[in-house]
Amino acid sequence: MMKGFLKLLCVSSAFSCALSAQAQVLLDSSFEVQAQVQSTPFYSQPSGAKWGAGWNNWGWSSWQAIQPGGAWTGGALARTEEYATGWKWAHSGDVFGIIKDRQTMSQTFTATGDSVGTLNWFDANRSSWREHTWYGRPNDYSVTLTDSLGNVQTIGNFTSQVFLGSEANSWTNTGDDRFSLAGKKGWYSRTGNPVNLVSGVTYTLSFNSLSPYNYDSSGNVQGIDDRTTLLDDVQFSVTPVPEPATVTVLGLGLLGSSLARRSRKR
Ligand SMILES: [Ca+2]
Repeated sequence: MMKGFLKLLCVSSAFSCALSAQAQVLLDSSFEVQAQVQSTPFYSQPSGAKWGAGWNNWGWSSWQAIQPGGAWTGGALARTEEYATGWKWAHSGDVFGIIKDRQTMSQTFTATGDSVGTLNWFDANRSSWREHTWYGRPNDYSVTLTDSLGNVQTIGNFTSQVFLGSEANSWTNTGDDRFSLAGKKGWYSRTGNPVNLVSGVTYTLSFNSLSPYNYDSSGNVQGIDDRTTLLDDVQFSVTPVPEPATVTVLGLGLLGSSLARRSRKR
């Protein structure tokens, strides 16, 4: 009888911890909402292909710079379209984020409790047709969390790359999976180092592209490098740091299980 009660205590204290975890901190983590706010619809071709021509007439690439007022700032958005190889298929929905050169894409939020945050997202690497061949160079980027006083926590340093290789460099893309994000094959799951959040403090989460500068005096990209990181499905999971009262309950639970073990030994 005593043993059963102790077991129940352990289970119930663990359960209350799980319940108090908060799942969602970031807004528009898949970039779909901001795209709706600022864009025109797809421009459909008679063939059924979707071009991004409605997005500032930027053509196949479907790019649009992120405009003020949305959840994200910096970088750019791209839409799934079905024409240019290498630009297909967001990880979720139609839209994904882009950073290249020394661009930063960021979102600001305020912590509602003392907690530990873990960031998960997907990245991919752009491959583009330049100078008669496909180029998709790996791109280094960092992910940081900066508080309103300027203190920086590093979530991690990462390198995006095309599917099945660190580099795309080929005279043909026929039958070569490296140039396609179809079937989500070019997307890689990422997890950052845990970071500490303090209740009431405002933080800025940033994805910082670290492409090497390689420009001529007119500001045009030199050569045929294409180092562009694609981002989608950014999730910030937050687990509250146990309050003193919770610690006591946990302690009782541990004590309970040790007592239960002892009673079993007898
Ligand atoms: Ca998306």
